[in-house]
Amino acid sequence: MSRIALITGATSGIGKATAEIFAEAGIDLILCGRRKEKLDEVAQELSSKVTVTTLIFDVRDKGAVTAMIGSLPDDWKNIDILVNNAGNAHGLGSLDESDTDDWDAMIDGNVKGLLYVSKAVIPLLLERGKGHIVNISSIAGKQTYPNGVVYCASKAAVEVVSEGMRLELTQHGIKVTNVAPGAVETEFSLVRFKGDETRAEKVYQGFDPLQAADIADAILYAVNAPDRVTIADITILAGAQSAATTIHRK
Ligand code: NDP
Ligand code: 8X3
Repeated sequence: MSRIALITGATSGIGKATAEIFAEAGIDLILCGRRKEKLDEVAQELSSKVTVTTLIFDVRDKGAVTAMIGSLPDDWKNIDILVNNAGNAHGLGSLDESDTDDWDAMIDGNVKGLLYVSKAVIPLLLERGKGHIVNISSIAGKQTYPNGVVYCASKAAVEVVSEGMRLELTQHGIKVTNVAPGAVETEFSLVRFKGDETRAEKVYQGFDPLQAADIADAILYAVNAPDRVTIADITILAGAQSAATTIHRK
């Protein structure tokens, strides 16, 4: 019987790549995001391989998260895998100079949004006595860097939530994997720099950055591990990266 995965942030980057590799593996998909057109494109592309449905919501909107996940037909509620991927950095600046609206977007999206989605899905996993939650953290959740403090704090919170989920859920047959990527070339920097393409491109210049598919590979590995194995934590850096902000550029 095929498994069902709910992936947040499936319109681009790591979430989209995860949807693609899951589809190759025959995993049916509930794809979530805010940009309907992009989500429909991904769903259309993958529906020749597996059964796909989409949910449009902003993870920051508690009511919408609960209502949309609650609206899934019963068959779709048999979720096996939740990938909490939706999130972004907004801005890069010191605490005294950065914009508090950006702080809200990061704390509300990366932390509270992940929690809202988890609260809607965990009861469904508990009911079935099995499941797997994959939380996308970041190297920024393990190593703080200047000008990214609130983003780092939001990802440090994800690390704690992953640990806490594992403590609460392992006894119920639910595995929890925390994935902490380094520099991945996605829309991430474009969002961080508010559409400034030149600035975003510079982030990935002079070295070979991680691709979203590299992270998706690791996620598939974790969810395919046998029952006796829990992949608790995966940190993946680019080949030329030795720490969050130490990248050896040519
Ligand atoms: P992208 O910008 O390419 O993708 C972000 C995804 O999250 C999009 O699908 C976006 O969809 C969704 N999203 C963002 N905010 C919300 C929201 N409030 N509600 C619903 N969906 C939202 O970046 P990445 O693929 O790189 O990012 C995915 C995850 O990986 C993030 O959690 C990020 O922090 C993390 N990460 C990224 C790294 C990198 O270097 N790229 C490194 C380490 C971690 P839409 O806009 O359609 O809603
Ligand atoms: C994204 C990677 O190092 O830019 O989480 O914060 S980093």
